[in-house]
Amino acid sequence: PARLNCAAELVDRAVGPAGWADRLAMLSPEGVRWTYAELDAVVSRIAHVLTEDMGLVPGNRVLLRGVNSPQMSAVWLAVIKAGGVVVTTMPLLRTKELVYVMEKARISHVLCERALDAEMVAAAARARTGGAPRMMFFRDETESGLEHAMAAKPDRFTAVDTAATDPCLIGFTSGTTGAPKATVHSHRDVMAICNSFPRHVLKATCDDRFIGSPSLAFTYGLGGLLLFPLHVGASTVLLDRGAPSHLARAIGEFKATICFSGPTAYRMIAADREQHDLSSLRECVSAGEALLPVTRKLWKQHTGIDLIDGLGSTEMLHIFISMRGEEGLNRPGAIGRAVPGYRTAVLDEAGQPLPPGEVGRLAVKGPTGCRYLDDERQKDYVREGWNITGDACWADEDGYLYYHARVDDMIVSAGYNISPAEVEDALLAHPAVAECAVVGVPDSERGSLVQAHVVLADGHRPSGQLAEELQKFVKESIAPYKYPRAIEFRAELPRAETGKIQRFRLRAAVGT
Ligand code: 3SK
Repeated sequence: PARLNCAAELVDRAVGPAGWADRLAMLSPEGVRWTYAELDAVVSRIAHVLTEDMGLVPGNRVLLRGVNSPQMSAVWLAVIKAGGVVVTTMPLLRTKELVYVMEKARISHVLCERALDAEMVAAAARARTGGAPRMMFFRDETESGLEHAMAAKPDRFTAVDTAATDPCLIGFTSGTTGAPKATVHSHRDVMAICNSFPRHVLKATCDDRFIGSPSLAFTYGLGGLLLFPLHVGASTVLLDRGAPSHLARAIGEFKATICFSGPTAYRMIAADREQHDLSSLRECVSAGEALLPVTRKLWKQHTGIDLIDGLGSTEMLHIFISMRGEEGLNRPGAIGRAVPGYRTAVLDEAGQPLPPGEVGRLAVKGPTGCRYLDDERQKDYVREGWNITGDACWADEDGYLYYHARVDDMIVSAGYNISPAEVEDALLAHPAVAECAVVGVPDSERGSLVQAHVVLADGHRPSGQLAEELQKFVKESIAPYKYPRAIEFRAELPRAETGKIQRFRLRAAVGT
């Protein structure tokens, strides 16, 4: 429809025509258990506070800062129901990064969890946004907190009548390359992602219970842990901590059926000596980082479940390529095909389609797409309707795509085109390797040298002998020219808050 408010579409429809008022909507380890009717009342009360006490008018941009929780989710929905534009931020952002977001998105209001107030207050004092933002804290039991202000408000709020194409969400990219970009999404985009991946691939129903680790500030987590469950009348468990052991325990405790997480968490849960009850799970989605075949196999052995791999981006809002495990049995290394509603192509540098088997830029078209906020990089991202992603891929004759590398991470060594993911997959099959990342570093002879950064599994110690053993191990499983000529042992890998490995920091660390 031309007029659409996605928060009303998700919550008002649930308590109205869909008839889900008494179904459980949200749960948390702190003991929150809200039905859809209770969620609707909380959202409405917050919308009243926003419009009556904080002076929010449609189109205002509201910064949200908090860990995953039912309260944070209700604030997200309330801002949009009141016609505002939500700007979510990762909880670990520091003052400087918050100032950047505030200035770039021209924030007029802030809703921040009380426990995370220090950096937020400092940022609000420093940011030049054309006037001090109106600020309130939630999960705050004091008289100045949101909970107190909400208590006296009515539990009905008529959603602001917005156009389907009005912006409702500004998501920042994780900045693994360059300054974070602000991506603008509309009410229609939000509904479009609810009607693609979860409907056609996940086949989620109102009997599902969602759980997972990504932050709601990362659009992967937002879709998987808030939008998709609400859209089908399911329940969602919101965990304030996404550590793999915490997630694994909560899956058993809450009897979750659908899990959204990333390859590292699935590997760590599978390797955990503590046995967790994962028997309630029916589907597990992996995104945010390349899912290597070795991880897929490990999870299948551990749980009997074929991971659903997803490739998405903040620019496209959610997953646009995916594949279930069993679909890829005869296509080792494939990441899947376009999710219904999307089309993909592999293009050369001139924007021309490449034949099957040739590595090029992955391009995508669909109901969502990239709209950067005031950013000249827009012209590089969208060409002739194609969103040109930063991923290098190749396709087979049947249109299945194979991930090669992030374009910035591709390694050309002595004339060979080497995929870091393939070398990582080979290394991870060695029992001493817990995590690894492979990068190309400048080399006078070969142009680039394949360098592996390895985090060892418990009980293994770094040594020259182990490095040689790993090199030999890789040479025996993939073409020898791909083996890592340099191996660095590390205590951990640098990661963005989304869980993505920051390979640019590994490249920059050469020689340090
Ligand atoms: O980075 C990703 O892989 C991703 C996946 C799903 C949704 C959003 C993003 C950024």
